Amino acid sequence: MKKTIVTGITVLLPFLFGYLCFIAQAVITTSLGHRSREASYFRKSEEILHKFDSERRSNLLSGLPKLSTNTYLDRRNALDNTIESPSRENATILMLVRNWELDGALKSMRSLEDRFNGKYHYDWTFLNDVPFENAFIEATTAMASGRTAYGLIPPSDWNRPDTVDEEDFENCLQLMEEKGVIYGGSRSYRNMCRFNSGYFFRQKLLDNYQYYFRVEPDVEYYCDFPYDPFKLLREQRKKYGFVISMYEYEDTIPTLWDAVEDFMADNSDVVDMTDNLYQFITDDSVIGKDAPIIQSNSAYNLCHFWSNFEVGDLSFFRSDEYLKYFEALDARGGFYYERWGDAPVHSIAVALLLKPSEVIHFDQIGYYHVPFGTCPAAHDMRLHLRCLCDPTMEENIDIQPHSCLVRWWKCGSGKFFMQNA
Ligand SMILES: Nc1nc2c(ncn2[C@@H]2O[C@H](COP(=O)(O)OP(=O)(O)OP(=O)(O)O)[C@@H](O)[C@H]2O)c(=O)[nH]1
Ligand SMILES: [Mg+2]
Repeated sequence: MKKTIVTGITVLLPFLFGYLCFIAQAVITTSLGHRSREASYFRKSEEILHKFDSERRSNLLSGLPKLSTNTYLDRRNALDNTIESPSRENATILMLVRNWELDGALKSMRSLEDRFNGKYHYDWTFLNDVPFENAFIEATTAMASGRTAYGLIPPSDWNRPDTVDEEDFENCLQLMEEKGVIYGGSRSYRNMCRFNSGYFFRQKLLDNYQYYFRVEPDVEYYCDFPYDPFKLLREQRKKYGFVISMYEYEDTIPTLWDAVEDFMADNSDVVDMTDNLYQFITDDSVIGKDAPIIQSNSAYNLCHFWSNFEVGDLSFFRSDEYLKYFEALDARGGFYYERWGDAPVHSIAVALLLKPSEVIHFDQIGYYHVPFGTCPAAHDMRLHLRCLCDPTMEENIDIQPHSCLVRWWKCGSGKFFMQNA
């Protein structure tokens, strides 16, 4: 019995030894392979790091491929991320928001803080038509890197004015709802659009600021900001900045353009047709291979700047010209009988009352608000700004037929190339 066991062991031992050698060799080979792969990944990431390090250190304007941008930097060190405490402009980030939108508000805040404000600590101003709850105040204050302030909008700035006929209004609501117009049956949405068109800039909390940056709940900023947009506005004497432009649903504004034409006729002294953006909002020519996908029934081509992202100079909205424009539109009751949005209302004012050189397309800012986004087109730029977006993604509206960006390039302030800057 013992002998059988010994013989068995003697026979098995070489197999066992061979098996162990095989395992050991496999382990060593895998580990060596792993190490060398790791080393090559490391080398690659070092190379990339160095390549874009030099770019991060401000060399954007020399020796690189020709990048197109409208927001090129004048000062080379403006891209230097090592600046510890950059100076601030007289500006606030502004969010009109409801208590129940807290989660979405925090998501937007987190994104903007990470991508921009964490370095600058601009104040956040929150506005609401009802008092903010403590939980909202607590969580948003904790999320902000700057000071926070919370404002209650006076009912007179928010509610439907008495001049709007109750019965006509109810009929219009019903008709629009039946027609399936987006937010066509909503009363509060109309208050919100009228408030954003004519009253946000009159709120007490904004009195001491010159610039605002509008933020909505549930938006995302895809890339690090390459500059302080407020500073860019001041240094380049801009009054309004946007990231996305597209066509409006005509069903929401059937008579808006009539009101605008009347305003223009009555105020030819304030609308300078020789140096404004009238062409941008009326041109309907085919550009490239795309005709406007929406045929308008008026001279307005329905192009507007998407106002959920705006960086602007409050003095423009506070100006007599803008106030006159708003009063003229408001007197028509179209915010209620139709469903005029603040985006076309702002955009038409910007186009008529500002010079092309006072409006800026922030083409290096990556942004998403459901269902569209914009993502910097240049590969180098996306790496440099640590973007989390792909310009070929379906949501990227930039050069899709329903975007007005190409029309902006043609009729707005054009497109620049960095090396020519
Ligand atoms: N306080 C308050 N804020 C509102 C009200 N309605 C909308 N808002 C805010 O106004 C902004 C625009 O409203 P949204 O509902 O986002 O409108 P929208 O962007 O056209 O449409 P969505 O596709 O739903 O985002 C957001 O910041 C909202 O939080 C309201 O009744 N009260
Ligand atoms: Mg929104």
